[in-house]
Amino acid sequence: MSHRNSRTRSKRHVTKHRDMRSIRKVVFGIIVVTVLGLAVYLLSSSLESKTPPPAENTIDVSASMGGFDKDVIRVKVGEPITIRLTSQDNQYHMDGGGKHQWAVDELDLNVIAPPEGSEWVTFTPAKPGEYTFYCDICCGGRANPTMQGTLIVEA
Ligand SMILES: [Cu+2]
Repeated sequence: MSHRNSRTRSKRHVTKHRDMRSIRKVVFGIIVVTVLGLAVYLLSSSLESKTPPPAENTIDVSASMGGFDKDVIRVKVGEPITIRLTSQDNQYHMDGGGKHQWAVDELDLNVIAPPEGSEWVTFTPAKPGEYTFYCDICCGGRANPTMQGTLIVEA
């Protein structure tokens, strides 16, 4: 009788121990997932902050819900130029989530700045002309006169 009792007890003990092991596995799994998630997050955010473009021949364009800070941008044929677009709006903006765009269809240029961040494109204009740049993300899109301007490529 007493022998049976002790067996039951030890069996129960083993079961408890197993429970602890499976809890540990779950906790370990949660930690692994958390650490991996954090690593992926840090990696992707470090990829986002690329090295800044060369200071030389960079034109800064700022965009907010009020429009671009420049109506006219002048560049020269054959000279490499970087357009750096910065969004002044934060991610909580209902309209476009704080993103803005700087696009010129004819030159196949399309830059989208993240909320309160910058994105840029470097290109070399091949021929003189006047082109419309625009943002099609916010404020009624490219139909909005404040969300467009003229890129002038001078000879
Ligand atoms: Cu915009």
